[in-house]
Amino acid sequence: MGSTNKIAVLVPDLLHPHAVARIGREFELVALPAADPGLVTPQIADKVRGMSAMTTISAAFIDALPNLEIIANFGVGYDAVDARHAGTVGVMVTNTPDVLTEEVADTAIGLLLNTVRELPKAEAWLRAGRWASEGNYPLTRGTLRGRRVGIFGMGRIGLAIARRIEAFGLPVGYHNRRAVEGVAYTWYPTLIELAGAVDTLISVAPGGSSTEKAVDRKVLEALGPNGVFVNVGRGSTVDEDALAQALADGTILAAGLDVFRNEPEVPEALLKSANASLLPHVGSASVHTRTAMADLAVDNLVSWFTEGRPLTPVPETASVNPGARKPR
Ligand code: NAP
Ligand code: 8YV
Repeated sequence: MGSTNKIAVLVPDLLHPHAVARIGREFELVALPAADPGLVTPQIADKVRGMSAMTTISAAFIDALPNLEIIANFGVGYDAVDARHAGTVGVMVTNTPDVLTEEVADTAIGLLLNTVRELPKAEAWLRAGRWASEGNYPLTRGTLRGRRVGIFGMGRIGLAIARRIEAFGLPVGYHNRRAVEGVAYTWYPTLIELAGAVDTLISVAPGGSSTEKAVDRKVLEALGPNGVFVNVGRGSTVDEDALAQALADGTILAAGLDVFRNEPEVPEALLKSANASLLPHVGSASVHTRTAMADLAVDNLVSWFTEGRPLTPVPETASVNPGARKPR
């Protein structure tokens, strides 16, 4: 890729090795240990035109790079990138939609089954020798049978989860800010109305101010004592103290969580919770899908610098064009 290998692309902090290797082959790779404006030397500020990252990218970091044109986020969720600010100063932001949709939907179903049927605990029972010494694992209070499922965030992944839930023979409702055209599932205009209508809430909503602590005590109470809450969206959408309390006092039956507010830290109360199934943010974490995400992140950089347009821009920067950069 002769036309791009003199373009400097910054990788702050860790990034998928396949993305780093491709950036190294197709661009001039500039690495920094963190996305910290204090680490940006005058030479880096002068030459960097592109970036790919899976860490927090603040307005201050964007402003420290006056020739930056594009941030290729590794992940479909881009709540860690100040995309609104990027759009304001003419910096394109891209994400990695679609290539991870089915993987994350599979994970959501696995987590739902683990939560309701206690499969990890049953395996731990076997591995600890308790099947032989104490007998069968106790019957689970939870079952998928007879459940009504609500999806918070009926977007690409929400729809893929809904299709899987339909195959289980369970009814599906959802809450988004707007009803999705052409979708037959029942739309609820508020999250609390959805929670009141179902007993199983699967959240795949993005992070950010509009969803901050949306799943709170009232939503969990509306879900009820047979309620199951599964989160594969973002931890910031949940009041984690209220969730831990609801699990402890029987307000809901169980929870399955792949995402947390302050990753990789997990609140002690959730770690101690016997009726929570916890995963370390592995929704998209297969070799296949992470490689596809890495390729899409780098393909966005290549397309921007060779064709003048990104493949998968985020809405906040959809109208940003090459040459639009306004240094602050
Ligand atoms: P998407 O297609 O953009 O879907 C997001 C949905 O959420 C949209 O339908 C949107 O509808 C709805 N929404 C957004 N803000 C809302 C609000 N304030 N209230 C109610 N609904 C709201 O995105 P996607 O590709 O499905 O990904 C969704 C999220 O999954 C990502 O943003 C990321 O946080 C998470 N994720 C997690 C993992 C993991 O490893 N666990 C992996 C991939 C993605 P409206 O705009 O109509 O409200
Ligand atoms: C990634 C995700 O693992 O795409 C997302 O929004 O949450 C996951 O697929 C994460 O973004 C990269 O750390």
